[in-house]
Formats: sequence, structure tokens, C-alpha cells
Amino acid sequence: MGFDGNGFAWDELTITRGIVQSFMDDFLDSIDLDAAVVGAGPSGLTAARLLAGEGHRVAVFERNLHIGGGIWGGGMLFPRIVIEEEAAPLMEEVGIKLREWENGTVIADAVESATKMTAAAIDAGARIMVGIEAEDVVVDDDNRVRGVVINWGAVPAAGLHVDPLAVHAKIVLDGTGHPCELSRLVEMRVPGACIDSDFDCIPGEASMNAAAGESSLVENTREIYPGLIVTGMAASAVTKSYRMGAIFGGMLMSGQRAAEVASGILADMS
Ligand code: 48H
Repeated sequence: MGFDGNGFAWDELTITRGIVQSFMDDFLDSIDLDAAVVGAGPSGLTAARLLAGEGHRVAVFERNLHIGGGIWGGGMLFPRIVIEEEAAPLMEEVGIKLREWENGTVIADAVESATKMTAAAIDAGARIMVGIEAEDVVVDDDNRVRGVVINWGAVPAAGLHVDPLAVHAKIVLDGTGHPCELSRLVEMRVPGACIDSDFDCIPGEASMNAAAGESSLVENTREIYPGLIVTGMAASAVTKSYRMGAIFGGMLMSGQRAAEVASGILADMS
């Protein structure tokens, strides 16, 4: 019990039990989900917030210990992001302060954006699991994506061979950014599964053309394989769309679109 004479009723085991038990309770509550979002960047966080706000059971799996993806770095480490006015409501509704800027844009602080988007997703009911990466997907007999295969993010970093665990989800969102990791995995592992006849293999993103990249992003946000929706930069990478640099409105609107697509699929399944 505590240290002699300090009057505390707790000891080290209170801390150990509290951490392990509370994490396990939450983890076990997150193994059979409506939506699994992979990647806690701006698109994934926005999609998770909106889906959780509709009452869906949502978890975000993020391999890093930090959330926010590319938001933190702003543009070339200057911690500011530019947003189109069209996307400003998605920032304002989570309390992010915006500064008027030129040509129909506004500016936000990167730290405020990452933290408030995350806090709002959590407050809406999404569970954000950091330090966990998706290394594969679960597929059913019809090759529909039915979940994600997860491991600690530290495992590959340490070069360890540790078999993963699996989580079921009615719908999975690939919010992994530029590498579009889940889409590439499905492409590699489930030949012929691609819904979209426009392309046979994932081409990766195109060079920078900010306006063109932003304007195509919402349209490119879609269910690319049965059960897998691409959002954010992953949606650009699977369609060879242009990159856009540190303008983030498209990421938020893509997250919103991904939530709408997911919501429709979940409604059809219920
Ligand atoms: C768990 C994973 C895995 C995995 C990756 O890159 P992000 O910020 O993603 P988006 O698409 O929401 O936002 C893109 C934006 O940040 C950006 O890069 C822009 C606008 N670029 C334009 C340009 O021209 O460069 O976040 C993705 C997150 C990261 O936190 C990764 O760590 C995480 O996904 N992640 N988490 N399992 N397999 N792969």
C-alpha cells in the first residue's frame, strides 16, 4: 500500500490493473465494429467523427503514437494549414479558429486543428487506438473486406515476427494517406476484387496541381473494393489524381464523403 506514511490508499498495482483492465475493456469493445478507420489523419478523423456522431460503433487504428497524420507538419514544417471556405464549416463545428485569407481560403493553426479534430472525434464516440497498425484485411468468402488485421506499430519497427489479431468491421476506411496501404494490400491479396473498371492497378498520385487535386478529391472518395472505402490522400493515390500540398479542405470534405458512403452501406446492411 503506497509508500510508508504518505497516506495513499493505492499502490503500484492500482496503476497496473487500471491501465491493463481499462484498455482491455475498451479493446474488447472495439473488436466487432460498424466502421474501422485506418489512419488518424484529417480525412480519417473527420469520417470517424461523423460516423460516430450518427451512433455507429467506430474505431480508428493509428500506427503512430501521435494522431493527426500530415496536419502537424503544416507546409514545410510551418505549422499552418490552408482550407477552402467551402470546407470551413467542418473546422468550425469542432471549434477550430479560422483566419480569413485570400481567394476564398482561410488559415488554421496545425496544432489546434489536429488536437480539436481528434477531441471532437472522441467526443462523438469514436475510439482512437494509437500505436496499432493495420497490416492486412479480413475478407469473407465473397472477397468482401470484413475487417482489419492489426498488430502493435512497434512490432515491425523492432523487426519482430509476431502474429497479429483481427477485428471485424462492416465497413473499413482506408485513410492511410499517400501510401494507400490498405487499398494496395487488397489489390495484392485479392486479385480482380477492384470495383472500379477505370483502372486495373493502383497507379499512385500525380504531381502537384493544387486546384485540380482538391477539386477531384470528393468524387474520388468511394468504395474501391467491396467493403473498403478510400478517403483523403489515399483516394488521390488510387486514382492518379494530383497532389495539392498543404491545403486541407479536400481532406476534410473527403472524410465527410467517406462517412456518407459508409453510412449508406451500413444502412443497406441493417
Ligand atoms: C495504421 C496507418 C497505416 C496503417 C498509415 O497522411 P495522413 O494525414 O492522411 P490524410 O489522407 O487524411 O491526409 C493527407 C494529408 O495529411 C497530406 O498528406 C496532404 C494534404 N498532402 C498533400 C501533398 O501534396 O503532399 O494520415 C494518414 C495516417 C498517418 O497518421 C499514418 O501514420 C497512418 O495513417 N497510417 N495507421 N495502420 N497501415 N498506414
